[in-house]
Amino acid sequence: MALPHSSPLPPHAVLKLGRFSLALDRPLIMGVVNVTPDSFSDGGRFLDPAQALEHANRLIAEGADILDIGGESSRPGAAPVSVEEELRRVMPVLEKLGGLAVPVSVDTSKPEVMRRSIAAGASMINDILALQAPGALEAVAGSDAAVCLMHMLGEPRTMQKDPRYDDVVAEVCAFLGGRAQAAAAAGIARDRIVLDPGFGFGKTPQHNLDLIRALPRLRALGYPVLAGLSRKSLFGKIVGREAAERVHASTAGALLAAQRGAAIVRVHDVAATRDSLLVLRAIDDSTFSFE
Ligand code: 9MG
Repeated sequence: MALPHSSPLPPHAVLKLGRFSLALDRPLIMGVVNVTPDSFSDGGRFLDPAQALEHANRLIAEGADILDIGGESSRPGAAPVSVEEELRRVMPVLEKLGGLAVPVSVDTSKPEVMRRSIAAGASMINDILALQAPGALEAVAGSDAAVCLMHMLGEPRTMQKDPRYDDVVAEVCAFLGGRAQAAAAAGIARDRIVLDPGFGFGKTPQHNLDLIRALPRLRALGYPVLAGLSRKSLFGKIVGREAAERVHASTAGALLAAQRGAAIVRVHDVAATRDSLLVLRAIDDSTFSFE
């Protein structure tokens, strides 16, 4: 399958993230550096800032274009944490990662954590609540950071209890289009906005498959689309493996999402994803040459 050509993204589109500017002429890899003690697939191995830095450096060496850190687990059933606890987890890691050569994204929905993270060097906010918390739009608009606006039905604690839609694709598209408009109206420039259907966030396996197939429609909204499929339960259902053993399935998922128009793939397994995306590029780009 050729890469979709119907995208309204301009041919030389870039994503602006603080002092960084990333060309969108190939799928970008966002590597996950977890700093929560209950993160579902890493088991909280990266709570220690020095270990998080080591992990971050490894992900960069493997090909990560962006790093994503988060201090509040969003796994199904996860309980919320306080602003203070989230800052306690994120800030020491951010201080270590601030000088790296790739942009650092902070996964948070709290305006105070957004502001403090951006001040400490974060170049992107990854918000599973799509800046709906009071003050969140303003926190990002008052900066030059990029933002990922994600769709979620409900909240992490209960979202996987019988999620229902009349038309999952239409509803997710309508929500993300509306949030992009709200972000733009608040003063966030178009080239700082990324949209994300939120795989696994209030979705059954069937909803997730419908949304993967519909990625070209999401991309037609005119913004880069982020696909976060890595190690998710959808793959557990398909291949029957635990989270840590879903590397091959996740790599296939990232590849197929990129082929359907995802501009950024959020992954744990950067090296495998990088190799598969290079193969995709070599095959799909008719100007590719070994010279
Ligand atoms: C934090 N987090 C976990 N899964 C995610 C996904 O699919 N997308 C985004 N943007 N963030 C996620």
